[in-house]
Amino acid sequence: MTLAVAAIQEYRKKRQAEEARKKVEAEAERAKAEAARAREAREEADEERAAKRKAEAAAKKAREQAEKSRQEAEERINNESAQFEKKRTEVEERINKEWAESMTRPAKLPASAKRNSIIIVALGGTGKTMLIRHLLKDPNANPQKRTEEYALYHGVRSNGGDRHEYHFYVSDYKGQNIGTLVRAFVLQQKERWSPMAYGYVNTLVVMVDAFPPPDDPTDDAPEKIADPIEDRVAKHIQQWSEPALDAVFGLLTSGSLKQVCFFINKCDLLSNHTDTDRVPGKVQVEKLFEPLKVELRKRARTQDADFAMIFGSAKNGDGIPLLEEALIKYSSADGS
Ligand SMILES: Nc1nc2c(ncn2[C@@H]2O[C@H](COP(=O)(O)OP(=O)(O)OP(=O)(O)O)[C@@H](O)[C@H]2O)c(=O)[nH]1
Ligand SMILES: [Mg+2]
Repeated sequence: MTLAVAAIQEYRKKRQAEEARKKVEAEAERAKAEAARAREAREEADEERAAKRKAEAAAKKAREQAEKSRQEAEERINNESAQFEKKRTEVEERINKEWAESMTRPAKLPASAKRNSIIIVALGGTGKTMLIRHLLKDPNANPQKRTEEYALYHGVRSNGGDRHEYHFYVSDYKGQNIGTLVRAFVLQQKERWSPMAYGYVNTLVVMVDAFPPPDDPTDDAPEKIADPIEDRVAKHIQQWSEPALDAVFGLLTSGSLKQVCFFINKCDLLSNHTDTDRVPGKVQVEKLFEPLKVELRKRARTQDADFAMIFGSAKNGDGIPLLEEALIKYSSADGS
């Protein structure tokens, strides 16, 4: 009995021990699983932190990149606007320079071209317009510019085999008094690239005649008349008084002025004889104009310009080739 009890007890003990062991084992298993979960959680947390750090680094890099790009863009814009400003200043300076030049220099011409800027002055009806048309080889030559004060004609000529083009600019001033001439000349100084720019006039043509214009301008062949000669010449002499010539020559400058031409027009109306009663001859007319001729020659010399007297006819072309030759000879290459 005692043995059996002891055996039972022994068995119970074993079972209890077995259960305790299993419990411990289960406990250990749970603890192991718990530790594995904790490790997993830690690893996940580590991974998350690493990802976060990576994301932060990427964001930082992106921020730095963006800042760099912004700085580069800012620098580029600054450079571009500095270049633009430089270009704008250059263009502005060029325009200003061109304006300043255009107000003081004559017409722009190609390098191979030569220019002769010609002022023609004369009493009304002397034949200025007719002379210009003959000179420019165009009977219908129209002024390039016409104002109330003056008309500006332009013609281009060649000279045989010469490689130059000759640009003749002729100013035909209106009016019967010197004030209009001066006013018109001043107006021309306010124009851009004016061929009559102060300091660039090459030729002065003072034109006179011994006959007043016909009453009827369509009268193409007025009779040769002797009577008005004294009156007409006196009018010219009166017109070109010393103060008037002072004013005209005051518009011209030594250096640019190459020639003064005294053109006695309407020689076709003069007699070929010197002693005729009805029609004055060349010698008679020349004698009457002698004081003016002497005065003009003196003034030309003072300005280092050549002087020429031409007896001619704007109507039939007499004397015009002479004038033309001189205009070609004294054309200047400074207009370009
Ligand atoms: N016979 C003759 N008549 C001329 C000559 N030149 C001009 N005439 C005439 O003179 C008149 C005046 O000529 P214009 O050329 O108009 O004179 P202008 O000097 O321009 O005159 P304004 O424009 O009024 O200042 C016209 O009837 C011409 O036909 C010439 O050489 N001989
Ligand atoms: Mg005229």
